[in-house]
Amino acid sequence: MKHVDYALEGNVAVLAFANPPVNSLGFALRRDLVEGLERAIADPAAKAIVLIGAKGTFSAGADIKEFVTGEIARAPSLWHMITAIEMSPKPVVAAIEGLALGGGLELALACHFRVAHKDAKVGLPEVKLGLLPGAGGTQRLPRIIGVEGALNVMLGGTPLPIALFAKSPLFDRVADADLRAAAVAFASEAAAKGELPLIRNIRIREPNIEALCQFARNTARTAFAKYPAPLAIVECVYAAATKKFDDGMAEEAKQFRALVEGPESAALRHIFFGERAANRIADVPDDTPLRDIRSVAVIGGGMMGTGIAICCLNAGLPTHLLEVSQDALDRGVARVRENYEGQVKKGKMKPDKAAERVALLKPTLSYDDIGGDDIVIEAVFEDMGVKEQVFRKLDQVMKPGAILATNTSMLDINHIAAFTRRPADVIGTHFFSPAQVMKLLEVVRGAKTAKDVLATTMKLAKALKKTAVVSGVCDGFIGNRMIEQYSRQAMFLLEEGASVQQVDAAVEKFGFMMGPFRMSDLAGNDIGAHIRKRRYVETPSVIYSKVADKLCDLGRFGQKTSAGWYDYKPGDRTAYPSSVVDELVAAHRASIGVKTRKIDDREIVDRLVYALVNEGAAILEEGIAQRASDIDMVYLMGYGFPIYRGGPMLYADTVGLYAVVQRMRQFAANPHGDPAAWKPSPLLARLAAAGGTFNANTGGAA
Ligand code: 3H9
Repeated sequence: MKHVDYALEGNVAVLAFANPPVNSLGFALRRDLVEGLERAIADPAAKAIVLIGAKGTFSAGADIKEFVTGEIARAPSLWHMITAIEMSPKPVVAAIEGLALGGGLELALACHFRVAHKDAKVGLPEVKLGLLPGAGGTQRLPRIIGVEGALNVMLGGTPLPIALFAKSPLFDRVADADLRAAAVAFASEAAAKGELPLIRNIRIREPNIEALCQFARNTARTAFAKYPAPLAIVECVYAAATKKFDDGMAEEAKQFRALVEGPESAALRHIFFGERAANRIADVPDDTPLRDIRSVAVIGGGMMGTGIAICCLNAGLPTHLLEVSQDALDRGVARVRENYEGQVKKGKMKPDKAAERVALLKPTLSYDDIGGDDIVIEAVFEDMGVKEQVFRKLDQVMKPGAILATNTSMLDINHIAAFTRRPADVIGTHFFSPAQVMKLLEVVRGAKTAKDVLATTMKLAKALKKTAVVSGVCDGFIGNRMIEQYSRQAMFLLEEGASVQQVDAAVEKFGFMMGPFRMSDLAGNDIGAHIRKRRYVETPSVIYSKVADKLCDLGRFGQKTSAGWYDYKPGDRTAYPSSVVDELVAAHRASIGVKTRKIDDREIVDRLVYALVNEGAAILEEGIAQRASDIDMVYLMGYGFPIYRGGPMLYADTVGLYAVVQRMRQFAANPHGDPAAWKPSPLLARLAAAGGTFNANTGGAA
């Protein structure tokens, strides 16, 4: 029994199980646990049995990778194991410390008794993976803590302190210190009493069951409209309260199977592993020594600089905010303060906490003040000349070993690094606006960036609560390089006959937070114009619609000018259709002599999404992104791609790459726009021909 240590303590058999790092209940552990249980049942010296997780934690539940490999059903399955416990003629006690989540808690619920350490946390987080507790959790939890409490635990999915369950019989004893000793003592007493209580035998008496479940159904349908798991959980709990235990279990099994095979759960599991995989960098070992980050300097007190400073303050890091004029500095500081005042007003932060964070902010006008900081993040205007001035200065003032980060969204990091005598210390940190809200951070690795600088920046990103994705150097990095292809298609669609509103509505119906035109109005249409102007000079062969330039010629830069692709009213972010834009588009179409046609929503979505996919494939092949799931994380965390679709690359896998390429061929036959854009990138073409996918599987990104 590799995963289970069997020991007899007095008349109690203790099965200490281990499957690092989180004791997930994979096949090998299940097999050993069942073997240990059988041994204890057969052991005449053992009168009771304790199940305890080795190394301070119980279990994080089923092994999520097994949902893809199919091992989840391999006997002994979790269901077999639970049945074996319930049939045990000797009392089985679950001893819980650390975490008991998902299948881990379900295992404990099948035991006759539960003893928990006072600091333990328990939960049923399956809903976050698009699943429901499928090992009896939906049937046993309402029996022991009541319907309402169980619904809250399962629909919320968060690990909860055991103190929250003090009023229910969920835990038979709480241990202050030595859990193992407490559980053994309890098990010995239970053996003496000879009782074998099982939660399955409890009858739910909930007079308000109909109303409670109807309320929960309505909430599930509105708050989680795109996700089937919450509603399925409610149905299972309803079955628990209205049917016999075994019939409720059958309902749970049916609903679980449907969820595990559905695209939403596949997407959420892909994200679970994708977020973790993004931290792994092929040539940077986990034990790479890190540089100490105890203080930060942020250069630039604009929207971006202050957002970055807030992230650092939230992580408890003393942060210099440097500006060139007192006015600009005052505005920056006011912005930081306003952010915290807003948090306090909304009740999201206690006033003393906010004050503590603001106290860490050190405004300054002098580079001399920041020389001793461990990392400096530059967030000044996106212009190589301005960056040059800043980096030459940083090279003079920063202490040796300080990390020099630039928040550029598109400029060449290698070029910026060359302004210093220490290119190995230079790295890109591309935050997304508003930086204190958006989860994504693209960490851009220059040709000379040192491995420890990269590893330290990734660790800092974690402290800042960001999902960091490493990108190589190219124009636009991962996210903006792809979005350019998407935007190009949006403009061609406009020329061909779609309206601004139709394109946005189609994409939003697909699930994007915002369509391309609303997004551009939010980001500022002048930014795109600026990029295109550079492209017209650098890569004149790339074809762009000129309609967006014409919009900018009218000064319609978006929300900031109360006019863009839509009209806006002061202080109101609602996008109102604009007759000016309709006329502009009509005149533009006439000027290029295009014959418009009726375009259906499906074409709009396919063209925009497949433009992302094709560029993503090129980015993958060039090694700019390390893995397909990294690209998906960028789009999910930074560009509002629908979470339940798992990102553009997973979506393409789901559609099938062969079908994607077929569709691209149809688009290439359209002479308007840029037919060459639909030439499948070599990786996409190869995978489509071989029946392959971008993501090896969705059970765990490589
Ligand atoms: C379930 O139980 C279904 C049942 O109802 C029915 C079944 C029939 N499986 O997050 P971390 C890995 S569904 C496999 O970085 P932390 C994780 O990938 C399950 N692997 O650490 C990572 O690997 P790597 C319900 C898992 O300390 C490493 O462990 N349970 C699992 O920040 C460390 O993880 C859940 O949904 C797993 N279950 O957080 C709990 N869990 O190092 C999911 C973790 O190679 N897990 N790994 O990247 C979590 O929420 C967090 O991992 C946890 C630790 C809070 C436990």
